[in-house]
Amino acid sequence: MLDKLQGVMNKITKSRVIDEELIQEITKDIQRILIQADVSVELVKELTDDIKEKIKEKKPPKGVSKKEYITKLIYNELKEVLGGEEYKPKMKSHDILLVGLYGSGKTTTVAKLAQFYSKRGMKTCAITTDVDRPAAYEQLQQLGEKADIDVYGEPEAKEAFKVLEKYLKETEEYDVRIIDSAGRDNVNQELLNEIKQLEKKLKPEETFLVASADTGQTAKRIANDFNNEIGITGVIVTKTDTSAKAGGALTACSEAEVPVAFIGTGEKIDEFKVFNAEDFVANLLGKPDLGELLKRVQRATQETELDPQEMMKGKYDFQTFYKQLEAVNKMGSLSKIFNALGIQNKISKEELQATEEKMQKYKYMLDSMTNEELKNPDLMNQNRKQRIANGSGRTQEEVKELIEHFNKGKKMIKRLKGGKSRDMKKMMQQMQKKGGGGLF
Ligand SMILES: Nc1nc2c(ncn2[C@@H]2O[C@H](COP(=O)(O)OP(=O)(O)OP(=O)(O)O)[C@@H](O)[C@H]2O)c(=O)[nH]1
Ligand SMILES: [Mg+2]
Repeated sequence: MLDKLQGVMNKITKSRVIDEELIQEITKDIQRILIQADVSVELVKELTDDIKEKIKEKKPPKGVSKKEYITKLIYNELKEVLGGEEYKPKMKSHDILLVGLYGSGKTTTVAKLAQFYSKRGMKTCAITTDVDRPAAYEQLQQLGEKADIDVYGEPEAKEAFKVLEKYLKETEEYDVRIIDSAGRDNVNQELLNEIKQLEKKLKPEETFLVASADTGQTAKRIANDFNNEIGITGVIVTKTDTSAKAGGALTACSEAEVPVAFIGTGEKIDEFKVFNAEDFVANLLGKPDLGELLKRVQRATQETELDPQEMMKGKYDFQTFYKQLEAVNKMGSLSKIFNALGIQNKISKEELQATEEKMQKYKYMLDSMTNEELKNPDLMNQNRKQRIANGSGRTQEEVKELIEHFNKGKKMIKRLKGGKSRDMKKMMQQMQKKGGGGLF
């Protein structure tokens, strides 16, 4: 997938003109590569249709060549199907349960994850509850030595639940406790029951499904099964170094609407990292200077992104809300904006500061939403709110406040739409020029 996508990007940079024929060729190439990487056919079709449509519809913004624009577009679309934003590891005390099928890499990942946290100054230990695999305890102990972390468990134990109970008491002083569990050939009731029992006792803040990259598209079904039965907070995709299907596994998680939190990139303890869709795509597209170019393009596109006309016509979702925040941020501090509007005297400094802090808070919470949620505010339910609160380090109350604020904005747009007057649209344009659609 890697070298091949680079080839497609080279085609774009080397071509003299970007015409219909080249666009066809590029989308065909991308389709072929993604399908070879085991990305689902529907998803591939959706993605390439989207790319084609956008190339046709939108003109590159000022200062950006068509080649750069198309590169950015493909990059963005790929990033989206890989799940968008980067996972934010929790940096407070918490328990993590790892679950997954046989040989998916759970035990290795326990050690990797433990090292990840202990390197970041958290007192970390690992507990194995795998009473099925012979020498599961010894395996974890060996890995624990390499990772320099304490390991708890009992070689002769018969019941997972009892081992957990015993060692939870002994490990209360640790900041992070990572619990290994036994695997099975497939997701069956016996496995789920065992995990449910562990979950009930542990009440982990994170339950990660460990899935091997070579499961490809199947990762979607596995993630859905585990998610429906026990509720997982994320997936760790292992062996991304060995399988050509890594792209399939990663996109499958995004289709199952569970975020990919970390990826394993080798057998060694430190071959492990937080999953970042942007880095992953940058690697696929193989352009070391892409980051700089993209920033430039992003700056340029941002100017056209918040289009009040479109806002009046289209649907108002969290993405629109986010763009408004961005637009305001881009203008600089609120006090500067109010100064420019000549209304600085009407608002106290404290109020301004509080608003600015609130906006920052909102951004963190929006950053913790999935793309699906950004596009469909109706999806918000208790579980999602809790996850967003956890992911952004905020409280559920604050998530509620964000949603209320968003709903107010939505109502305001509705009222403006109802006004039907051209003056209203003009007003919106004015407000947009002066900062963020005027909703803050
Ligand atoms: N190349 C590579 N190998 C990995 C990675 N993660 C795990 N492995 C290897 O995968 C094999 C299985 O890993 P384990 O950690 O034992 O898997 P498990 O899920 O605990 O297995 P069971 O306990 O038997 O269910 C080992 O040989 C690991 O070295 C990875 O990211 N890359
Ligand atoms: Mg194991």
